[in-house]
Amino acid sequence: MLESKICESLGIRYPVFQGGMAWVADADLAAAVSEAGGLGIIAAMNMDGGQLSAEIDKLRAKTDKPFGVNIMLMSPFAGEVARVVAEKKVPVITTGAGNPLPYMSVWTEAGIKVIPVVSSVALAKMVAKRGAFAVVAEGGESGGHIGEANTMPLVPQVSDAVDIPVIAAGGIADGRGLAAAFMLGAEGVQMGTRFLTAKECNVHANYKRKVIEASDTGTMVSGRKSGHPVRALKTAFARQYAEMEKDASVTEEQLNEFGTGALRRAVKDGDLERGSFLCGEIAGLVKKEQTCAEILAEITAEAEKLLLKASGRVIR
Ligand code: TUI
Repeated sequence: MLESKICESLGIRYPVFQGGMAWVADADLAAAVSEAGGLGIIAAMNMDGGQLSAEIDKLRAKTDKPFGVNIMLMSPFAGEVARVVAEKKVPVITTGAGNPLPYMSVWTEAGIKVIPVVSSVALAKMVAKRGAFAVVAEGGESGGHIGEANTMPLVPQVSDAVDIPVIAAGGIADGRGLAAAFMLGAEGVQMGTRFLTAKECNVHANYKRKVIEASDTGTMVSGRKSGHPVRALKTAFARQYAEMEKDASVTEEQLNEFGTGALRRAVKDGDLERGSFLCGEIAGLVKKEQTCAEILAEITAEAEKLLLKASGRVIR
């Protein structure tokens, strides 16, 4: 079994979090991951307080294992869902796409373990000082909204800078990635892309197919111009968005209008023309649909084997 402080303190079997993917990470996926021994996470992104409350109840009807809720801080409902998670006493909150400091004391006082997703050492240090239980250090190989640093340099620097556990994210989809994350100082990993093709993941079949078909160069980043870079599969939409960004005659409003609803169109409708298929750079490694239990067992067994073998690389 893999030795990890985070497993004991969170009451989970495997040191693997499922990323709180907007529109994707619902009660079905999160419950399946938690039930299989990882930390399942519901994405509150597109939900108001009432919807999130119902989703939490749905998860609790499927599993009594620990789980988390991800709060996307750019969401118009961030304040409302911040109150709901405290009322419902969810065990773990992860945050993304912004600075969680304004909410941290409400959550820590409610006894919730707060694990912000950070993409810099500076934010990691700030949240650690304000009572974060751990941080997810997320590199730019991730799908969706990303920061500037990549996983390989970010994780060891965050590990050196804070005394709380670090979870590595971005570019990890198998046991090699999990073992490497341990070597960089992490106590565990968060994966999104690998769970996109889970049997219990409710994305449209086209989404799963596009992830499975993606190669090593199958994703691209757009949105740098607006200051909100986003990684997605190279589809017609992503290419057209990038072209529009380069075109000086296209206004920010026109770009926003073009992008509005694109993630929903990909997840719910499988819209290959106008959908935005957010996805990490590691998609090229994801080759089949599996249950969450199979994914977790496979990855952790592979990491255990690699870590046991690793000392054989040193000649005394
Ligand atoms: O949040 C994510 N990934 C996401 S959120 C999302 S929804 C969305 N869709 C389209 C455009 C924009 C958002 C899709 N994917 N990952 C965690 C993450 N957080 N990555 C980067 C950050 C981050 C960025 C800035 C964290 C803190 C931060 O702080 C800024 C500040 O105020 O200090």
